[in-house]
Amino acid sequence: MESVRQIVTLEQFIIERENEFSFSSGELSQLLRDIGLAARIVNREVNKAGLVDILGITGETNVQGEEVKKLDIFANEQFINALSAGGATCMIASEENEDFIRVNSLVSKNAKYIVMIDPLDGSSNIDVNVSIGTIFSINRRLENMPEPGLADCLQSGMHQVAAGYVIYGSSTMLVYTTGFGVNGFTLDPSLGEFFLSHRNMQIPEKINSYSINEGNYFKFDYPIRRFLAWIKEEEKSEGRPYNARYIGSMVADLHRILLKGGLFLYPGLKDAPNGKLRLLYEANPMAFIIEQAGGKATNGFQRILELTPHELHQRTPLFIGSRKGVEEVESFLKGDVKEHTLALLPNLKYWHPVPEEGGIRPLKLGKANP
Ligand code: FDP
Repeated sequence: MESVRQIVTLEQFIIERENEFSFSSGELSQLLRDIGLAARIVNREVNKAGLVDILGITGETNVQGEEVKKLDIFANEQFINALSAGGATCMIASEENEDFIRVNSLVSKNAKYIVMIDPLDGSSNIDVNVSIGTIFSINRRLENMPEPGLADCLQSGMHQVAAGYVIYGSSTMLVYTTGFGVNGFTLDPSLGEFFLSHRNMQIPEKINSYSINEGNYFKFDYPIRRFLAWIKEEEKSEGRPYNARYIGSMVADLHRILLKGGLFLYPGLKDAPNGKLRLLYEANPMAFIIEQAGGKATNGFQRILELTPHELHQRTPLFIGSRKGVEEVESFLKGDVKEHTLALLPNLKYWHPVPEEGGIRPLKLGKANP
């Protein structure tokens, strides 16, 4: 007899998995549902963005000093509204808002979760019909605090109870983890329902591509430039040269890497030593997902999830993807470069001061990395 393929909706999956949490009271499941709902609404607008007068710049700038487009504002409102109405979060921090928002309704103010969200990542791609996304990170509220506040957001990434992203691409997918593997759901637009399509996602070890804004080349420190030269050298036995693929939407670049294997880099720049990406809204949630899928995420020296955040909109350099690729770039940053790459870029100057412990070690000549 032919076996019947089991169809699982996001809703069914959330219910099935609820018992993974010993302290579960259904609030986290409610949060994931709220995010799913907002994602469907944003998806609808993203899809008709070319048809209605929703594109274009509003003339405002966000707290990062960047232009805010209408769809960013729309997505921000949808996620805040859905999360506030759901009653399962007492506080929301959004990349689009300077400060966090306390949800003060009767049901929400005692809720035990905090949501940090980048409502529309890759927004410079909106006008050109290229994939964009939403990233979210969920913390449990700290105990013994009279009301939710900044300290709840500034917990290290290790304390995330769930994280995920939505990619609005050729199909719309919601991918999330609660620390028990990574699962992906694809939206059937005709039914308005997410279906489990990618169970227990694992990032391939083989580097299919590397992803970096190489236009910043002269702002990169020398170890990064050397690494970029090294990955372009032909060494078939090591799978080099690597292909270059850069969409410029972190969600889309990392979704490809999660499925195909690869490395995403956003290093510190000469004029921005911490790079561009935000620790709480982008690096932490993506690091949680990629680690859960068997990959690695660091700032070049330390695991992203172990960094202690000290401000809401903090930025961090980010090296994330297949374990092998991240370890290769780390070895260059630590100075353990293969000797012959020095011939490619002999200048040993660093842009930034060399930190003592746990930071950049002065370049070690001689033996290649093991
Ligand atoms: P965007 O500014 O378009 O929202 O952090 C946001 C982000 O996009 C990432 O999604 C993307 O990977 C990166 O910035 C692109 O930055 P560059 O334009 O500097 O490459």
